[in-house]
Amino acid sequence: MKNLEIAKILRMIALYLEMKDVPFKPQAYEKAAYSIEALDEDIEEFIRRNGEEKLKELPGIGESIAKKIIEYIETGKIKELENLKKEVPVDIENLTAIEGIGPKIVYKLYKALKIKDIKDLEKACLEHKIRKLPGFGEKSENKILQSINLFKQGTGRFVLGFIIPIVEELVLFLKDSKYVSQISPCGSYRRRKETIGDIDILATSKNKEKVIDYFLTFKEIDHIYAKGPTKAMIRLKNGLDVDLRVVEEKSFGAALLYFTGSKDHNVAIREIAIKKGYKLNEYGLFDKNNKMIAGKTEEEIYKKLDLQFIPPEIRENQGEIEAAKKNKIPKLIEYGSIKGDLQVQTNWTDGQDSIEKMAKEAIKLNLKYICITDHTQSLAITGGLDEKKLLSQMQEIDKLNSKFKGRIKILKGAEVNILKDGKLDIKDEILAKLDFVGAAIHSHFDLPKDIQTERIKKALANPHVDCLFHPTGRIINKRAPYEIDIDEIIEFAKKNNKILEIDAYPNRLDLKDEHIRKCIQKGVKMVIDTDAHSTVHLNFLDLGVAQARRGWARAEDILNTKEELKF
Ligand code: DGT
Ligand code: CA
Ligand code: CA
Ligand code: ZN
Repeated sequence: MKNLEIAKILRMIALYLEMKDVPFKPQAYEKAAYSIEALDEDIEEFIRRNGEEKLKELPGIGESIAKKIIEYIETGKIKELENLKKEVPVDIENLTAIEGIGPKIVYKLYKALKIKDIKDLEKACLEHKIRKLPGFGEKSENKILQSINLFKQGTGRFVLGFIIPIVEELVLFLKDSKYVSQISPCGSYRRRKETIGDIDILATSKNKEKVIDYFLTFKEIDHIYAKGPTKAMIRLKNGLDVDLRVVEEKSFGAALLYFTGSKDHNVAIREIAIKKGYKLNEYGLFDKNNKMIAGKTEEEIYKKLDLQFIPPEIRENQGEIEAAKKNKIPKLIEYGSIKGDLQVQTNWTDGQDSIEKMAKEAIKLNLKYICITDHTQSLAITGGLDEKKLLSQMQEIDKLNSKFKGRIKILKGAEVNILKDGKLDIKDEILAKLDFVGAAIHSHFDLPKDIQTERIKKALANPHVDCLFHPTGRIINKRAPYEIDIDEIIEFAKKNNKILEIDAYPNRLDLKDEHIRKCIQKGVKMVIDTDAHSTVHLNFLDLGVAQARRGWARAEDILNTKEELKF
């Protein structure tokens, strides 16, 4: 389906024309892009069915743009765009995504400083070249740099864990319609990517238009971008965009596969189909004679392609297809399989709830143990505990353990603050009394990489420290990770038998998926914790499981899948 691709190309032309100060035409291309995006069917199919002439009847598409679209479909290129790109060879799409940078500024920057992409732009800012240009100053240079940093952190994308409730509500709402037979979210949401560009939902129905009409009555809709007989695009009040597509039951699996992506995974799978003499698209898998041989389920499609089923979380074309060919996809850790949470804060420091309340909630969630890990003294802002308070907390935990005997085990722990020099802020003799000690960095984020790495290694070297909490310190969309040599830390953890945490808090998800894979390769064990600061946060465990699955983790890689733990 080339619709999105064509829309993107048309937008690119619009940007170039704006750059050249061509009047009116940019808006025309923008409108046309929109119209193609909202089109209900595959544009090639549309042309085949109706003829090229009918293209002009689509909203916003006139003679000249219609010609361009046909040129693109036939040759894979648009000459005018190729010429524009040759003349001004810049990454216009990404550069204009930086706040404060429009196409005309892109042109200026290219003419003055040969800036072609965001990397060039960042370099020029850092070398203070921008502020010297006419019309710019120190202030605008700093602003551009700030915008670049935000862009790099992926702003504009939503943190998965924060939008799950609204998406679940929407899916339940759709399930309530008597016209909906099957339904599933797909896209990055189904792959459980840490951030989400937009939500894609797929449904099947015998009465597709009724489903669309029903969807558009959802109370959280802010506005409707496009509506057709099988498809609608809307924005929710929280700013999140949702695409709904309704397909035939016989195509559900094929559409689910296609719209789950990732795009790279799709491309690779489609190549496998082609090599076998098949054709794979969102309608099904077809043989030479165009006979549909699979499509109802994803399972049957993978099977027909001689591939093991690939869980959505690892469909990123990062080796999963090669593994599936050899039947070597590992059995990933299952949702709901974490038996205890090892990072829980309480109202002894900056948590909302008491130890007892946290324990009761954990019992409700069927956990076998939780470890209380309040902050320690040098993290003053949280009212961190000193040795004396830690000792009295241990007494309190003993009391609660007799009360909850047989229902849950409360472990004694701490989130010990790592000082600038890598020392800990609690004496060893007290740490020795704890069941489980996590160490973490909460300050001096900007140390040079080698020093930061040494600092962490030094803290981990303490024999009482079991685990490094939120190892990279990043906060999604807010704070970049501090500079560390993650490979060195993984290596060190392996040698010294230390655990690395997968912090499941929605905007932490730290370790990242790629780090988790590295840990598994090196044989470093991990734990999944919620970093709860209130009872509701204990529900985030499965978000950590999702992250672990994206990192190809099996149950045996994650220690707290065990019923009982000994450190
Ligand atoms: P997002 O929304 O940026 O978090 O990421 P996705 O993966 O949800 O991407 P989205 O919403 O643009 O598209 C949903 C899925 O549709 C995507 O994962 C794969 C499929 N798809 C979209 N565009 C293309 C395409 O041009 N080619 C192929 N093969 N698949 C595509
Ligand atoms: Ca999406
Ligand atoms: Ca989408
Ligand atoms: Zn805290």
